[in-house]
Amino acid sequence: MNLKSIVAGLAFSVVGASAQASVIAQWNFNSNPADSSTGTGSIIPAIGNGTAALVGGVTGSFASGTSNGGSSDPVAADNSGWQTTTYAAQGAGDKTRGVQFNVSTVGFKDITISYDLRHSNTSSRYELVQYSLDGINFIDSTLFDGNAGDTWFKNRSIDFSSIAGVADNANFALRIVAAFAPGDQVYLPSNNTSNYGTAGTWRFDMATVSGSPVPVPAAFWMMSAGLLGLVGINRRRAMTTAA
Ligand SMILES: [Ca+2]
Ligand SMILES: [Ca+2]
Repeated sequence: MNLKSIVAGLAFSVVGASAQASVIAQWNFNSNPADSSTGTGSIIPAIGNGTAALVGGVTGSFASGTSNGGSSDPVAADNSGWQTTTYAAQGAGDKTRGVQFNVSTVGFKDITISYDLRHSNTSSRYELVQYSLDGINFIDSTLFDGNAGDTWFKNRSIDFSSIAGVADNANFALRIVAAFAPGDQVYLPSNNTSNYGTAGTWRFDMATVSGSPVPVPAAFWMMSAGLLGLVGINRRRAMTTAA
């Protein structure tokens, strides 16, 4: 790492430390650059870093983020959502199929997450959000009820600020998985006049992990000041040499 990249990192830290809450990573699933087809998209974050993956045999593609009233994505043209299907057979695989997001929360506290999800008529009505502190073992967090088909449920959100270990964790991860109806051993359909089916779809958009930058220790500021001073000296030397 050269001095320039260190200073660039410090400048970012200074900006981050002055903000209240920041988006750590966000997926809008749109093509980058836009290509005017909602059938194409991307699972690379639009903001920040992280990975998005399919879990348990689910298959993925891209579809419109604006149909059925649309997601909260402000992009009007080429707004895609991450379309997922191939869910478990009725009565099987509770909490095993869905999607996973891995996002390091290093340098951040008071972590919150949010996402939009369009349920198709025959998809699982219940969606369970799980989190992981080690990237391997997942813990149940919040069960959401998507009790309407062909409908976007926007801004599903969870506040993880009171859960120890979520902040400042390089291995933080989330799963959103199809779950049996509470107290039962079957999936219910999102549309109560339909039948649950493995070809039902969940379409995600605007998956977001946010947090507040952790205050930087005084020792770090002193070190930063020292490094910035060093840059000044190097710049002056460079100018002297050039002259
Ligand atoms: Ca989108
Ligand atoms: Ca596209």
